[in-house]
Amino acid sequence: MDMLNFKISRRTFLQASAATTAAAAASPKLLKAMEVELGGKDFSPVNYTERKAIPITCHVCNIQDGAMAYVENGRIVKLEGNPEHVSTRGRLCAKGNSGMWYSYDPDRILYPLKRVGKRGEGKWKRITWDEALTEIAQKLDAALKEDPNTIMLKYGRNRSGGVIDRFMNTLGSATVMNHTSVCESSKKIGMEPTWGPDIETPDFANAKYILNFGSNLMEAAYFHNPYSQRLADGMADNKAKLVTFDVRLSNTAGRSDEWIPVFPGTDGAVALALGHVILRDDLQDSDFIETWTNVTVAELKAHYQQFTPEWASKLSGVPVETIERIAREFATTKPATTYTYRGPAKHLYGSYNEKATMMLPIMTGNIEVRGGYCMPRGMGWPQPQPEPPKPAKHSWIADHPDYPLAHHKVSHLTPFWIAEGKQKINVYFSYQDNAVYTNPGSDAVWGKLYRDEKLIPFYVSMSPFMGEETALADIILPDCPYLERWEPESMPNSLWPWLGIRQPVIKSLGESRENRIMMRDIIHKLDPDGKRGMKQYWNFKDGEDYMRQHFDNVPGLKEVGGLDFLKKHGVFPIYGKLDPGTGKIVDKTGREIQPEYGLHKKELSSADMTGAVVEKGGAIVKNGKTIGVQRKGKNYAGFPTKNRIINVRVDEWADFGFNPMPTFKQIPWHKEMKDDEMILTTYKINVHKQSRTAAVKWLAEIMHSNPVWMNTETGKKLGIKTGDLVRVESKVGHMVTKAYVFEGIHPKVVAIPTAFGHWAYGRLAQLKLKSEKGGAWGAQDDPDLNNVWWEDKGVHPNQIIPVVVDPIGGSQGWFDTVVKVTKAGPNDKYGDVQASWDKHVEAYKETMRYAYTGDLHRKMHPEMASWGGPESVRHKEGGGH
Ligand SMILES: Nc1nc2c(c(=O)[nH]1)N[C@H]1C(S)=C(S)[C@@H](COP(=O)(O)OP(=O)(O)OC[C@H]3O[C@@H](n4cnc5c(=O)[nH]c(N)nc54)[C@H](O)[C@@H]3O)O[C@H]1N2
Ligand SMILES: Nc1nc2c(c(=O)[nH]1)N[C@H]1C(S)=C(S)[C@@H](COP(=O)(O)OP(=O)(O)OC[C@H]3O[C@@H](n4cnc5c(=O)[nH]c(N)nc54)[C@H](O)[C@@H]3O)O[C@H]1N2
Ligand SMILES: [Mo]
Repeated sequence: MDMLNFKISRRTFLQASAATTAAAAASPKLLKAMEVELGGKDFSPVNYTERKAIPITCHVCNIQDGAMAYVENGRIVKLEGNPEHVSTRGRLCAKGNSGMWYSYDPDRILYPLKRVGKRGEGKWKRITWDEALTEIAQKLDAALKEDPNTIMLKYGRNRSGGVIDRFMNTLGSATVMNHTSVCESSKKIGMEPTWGPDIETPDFANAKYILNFGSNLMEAAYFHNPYSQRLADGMADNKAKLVTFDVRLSNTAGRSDEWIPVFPGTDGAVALALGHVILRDDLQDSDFIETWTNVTVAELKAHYQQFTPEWASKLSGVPVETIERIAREFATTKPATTYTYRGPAKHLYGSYNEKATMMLPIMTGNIEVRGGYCMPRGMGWPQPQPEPPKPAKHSWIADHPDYPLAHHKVSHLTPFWIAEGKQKINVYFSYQDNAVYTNPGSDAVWGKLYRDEKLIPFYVSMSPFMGEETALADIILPDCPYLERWEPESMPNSLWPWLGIRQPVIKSLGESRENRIMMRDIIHKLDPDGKRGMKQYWNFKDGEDYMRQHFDNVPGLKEVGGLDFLKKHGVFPIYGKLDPGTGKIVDKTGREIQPEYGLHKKELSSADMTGAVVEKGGAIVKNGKTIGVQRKGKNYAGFPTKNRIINVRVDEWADFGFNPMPTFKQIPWHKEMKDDEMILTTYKINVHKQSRTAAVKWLAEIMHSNPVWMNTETGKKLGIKTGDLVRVESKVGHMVTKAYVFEGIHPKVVAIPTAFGHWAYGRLAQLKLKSEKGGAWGAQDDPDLNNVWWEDKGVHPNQIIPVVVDPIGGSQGWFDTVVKVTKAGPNDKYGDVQASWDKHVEAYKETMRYAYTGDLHRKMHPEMASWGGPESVRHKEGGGH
């Protein structure tokens, strides 16, 4: 029932409560169902009829929790965790609970729109799908005649399970950009060449000691719901100690046994010094190092000698005694694990920081053990056949020659590269993306790009919502929000691998179409009779048929019903039952289920070994590929790296003049900061998600403003108190916001949460409820919005954050910006934000000087004197790209 349109009079209230009493008295069975079940069922509070329950995978953020959607009278009325889901264990966060407001957003776009005014002027005309598809197909046809790579697609989140790649491969374009460089790419690149996977799955529940470097994992990190549950289990049941390094008192730092404030970007130095103490005091696991890595204990000891606690303490501000103590505690408390997310990685040399932290579980042998630092576990699914081949030509911007190690792309430099003519664009698609809000420079950089019709002649946004980016489109195709579409899922968010599904909970509203249907329709329009060879790859009836092609033949799942099993349960496999006493998943005997450990020690079968040779050093090579490693007479699968062991020394890095061994580089512009200069950090909070939740009424009511945090001492020095208007100025622009002064932040850091201060994302996000009417694009208005009582929508900092690229991992250095904070002047107004394209271009040129081809690269790496320089690499590679 829609509570919004339901006026509660005294009479209906009494009726409802009388019905309640009667129903309760009459139906003890019902009572049991409601009070003893741990979810999975739900009932109308008014008439007690059971609601339709449909299992799904959440997609408000990127954790992919297993969830249940409840439908009453055709409307989604409630969301909660799926009790059969091994990761989620029946719990869902605040964002997940409010996900139906994506469907019922009164500012949602329910039919295709075509721009009629100037770009971004906000004038739209409703057009039919056929008109939209015809125009898009014409533009694509022209672009294909010139060069398929002039067709670009940029996505933010992509959980389509391969549909976007299929679409772009069908068109033959390699110009596909993602959002990974503004997300966590340097974490991935810090890890991948070392041990294979791009992420770790720590066994928090069974750990005794947890070192957290810069992840806000109890409220807003990767896998915050499943992980905060396991962390709580570990801390409560197993008395695990949690130590958090963060520049501010995050909600995770506040719930840790110790919060250690660290100077921004110096986690790598601290981690190296921790390693120094461990190796100096002989606390390492020598057997693990000698067996599973490409260095010896002696080499490691010699290398770590330089990283003294005194050195790290000067850089990080962490006391020498603390480093000495934490090192001993970490190395002698078993099992132990580290966890990191974006805190160490989002800096100029973030990849080095990540690498340094992951050395701690490696040198102490805490890898792939119960309670330790484990590899991610996931499951895959086949793609519908036939599949289009990969594009013939590589795209300059998607595979940039200056960043050869950044395999997740450097998408935040796209506007500068397009402006420089590095890649001509004819047609630009965006999908689940809002770079104009979420990227460095935001409107001053990306807004400028989209407004320029010479650079982006034709822009199609596939989106259910108007937003900072979509508002600049030429055509908007109304995509379906996650509760109205099909998608395959798997996420390594627990130690048990699973497959999941998203399925439509209600029929898609208005004329919206889900991604795979929309892309199929574009291709069919372009290749109606199949003569171009494109149509053959888009051969499915509907979303469900596509899912059958994914799931009906997955071994194990097939035997229990394939897609039908997933439609019923939402997840596969079902490992056990949720225990009402403990909230944990137990097997038939009532014991908590246990994961499998030691994946690298899986032994190769004799079939695997047939035709394989064991080389000196133990590498097992078959058909020119290393498939495993022999140790003490046993043939192991090893780690998923090229040589099947852990590469402490990453030779590929040395090829481009980077240090192949664990190292640290101080951010040059942090060395000489003036007294009134500080470092700006931005962070995420529990009830919001980047650009997409500010118009969700339940979440906006909980949090809608974002004052800048500042340390009490700093505030005193600058004469700033909580509530004062302040001006925050960086080298590319300035903003005016309010201050929040307290002890919970490093004195040289100021912090602003993102997700606020919208200028084009629904009327609620912009607080334009009085000046604009709801339902402008076909959605039903929401009378609840008349009750909005707050008048502050916050201020968004991204325009004043310049681009910084980690030359190894390609990440944006979000947490590196030097700012000056002063009391606001007489002409400063709350909410002012100003930045200049030219200054952003200067920042772009400056950061490219750190690329391996740039002039500052050598200066930053004097230890790599023997490296021949970019020319030698180009020569070696045969002329580069
Ligand atoms: N200052 C600062 N900025 C940051 C960060 C930071 O640390 N500091 N962190 C960054 C991180 S980690 C990330 S991952 C990026 C995220 O950046 P983006 O990928 O741009 O992220 P979102 O805001 O999650 O989503 C983009 C858009 O997707 C649209 N959308 C939502 N649901 C749907 C749907 O069902 N279909 C379609 N087609 N569209 C939909 C919404 O309009 C939303 O605006 O932001 C980054 N921005
Ligand atoms: N509720 C919620 N959950 C989310 C998201 C969301 O928007 N909302 N976004 C999802 C996405 S896309 C991502 S990528 C993850 C991000 O997950 P996290 O990386 O855990 O979160 P962030 O807020 O990006 O940054 C983590 C912390 O780094 C700290 N930090 C900044 N600089 C440094 C430093 O130099 N050293 C250390 N040690 N700490 C530092 C910040 O203060 C912050 O608390 O979260 C995901 N989960
Ligand atoms: Mo992210």
